[in-house]
Amino acid sequence: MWDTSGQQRFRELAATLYKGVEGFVMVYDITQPSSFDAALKIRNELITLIGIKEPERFPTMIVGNKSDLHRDRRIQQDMVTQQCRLMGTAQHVDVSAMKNEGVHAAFQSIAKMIMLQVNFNPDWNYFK
Ligand SMILES: Nc1nc2c(ncn2[C@@H]2O[C@H](COP(=O)(O)OP(=O)(O)OP(=O)(O)O)[C@@H](O)[C@H]2O)c(=O)[nH]1
Ligand SMILES: [Mg+2]
Repeated sequence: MWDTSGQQRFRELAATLYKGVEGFVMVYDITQPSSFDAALKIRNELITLIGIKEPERFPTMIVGNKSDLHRDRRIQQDMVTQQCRLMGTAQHVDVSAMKNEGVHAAFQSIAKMIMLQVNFNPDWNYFK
């Protein structure tokens, strides 16, 4: 499991480092709408850098962190659901890393998505 940084300067390593990855977990902050846009942008960059053939088939979990701060939520769930639908295999959940709520479920979901892809398409190769 690779924990990438949001920082641009680490993105250049992506092509070599992440070649062969089987799924993405994109984490944004539900109190900061710009972090959602940034997460989608990073996903798109990685798709290009790594050379993923059919991004809509690539297991992706969109995770809204800081659910403990739900009163300060500034991002609409409907919009997240809609964006996930556009992405194809993307699902989304909210978690609180601080309170350890939903984190286990999020990892289970991405693991399931990956296993489903492997089972249904054993010979499928994501990469160009
Ligand atoms: N309230 C709350 N704060 C959180 C939660 N998770 C992280 N934080 C805070 O958010 C800030 C950023 O957390 P990081 O873990 O550094 O975020 P990151 O995405 O790993 O950042 P980079 O590795 O630099 O890309 C810190 O101040 C954390 O304490 C959460 O679930 N709830
Ligand atoms: Mg970090």
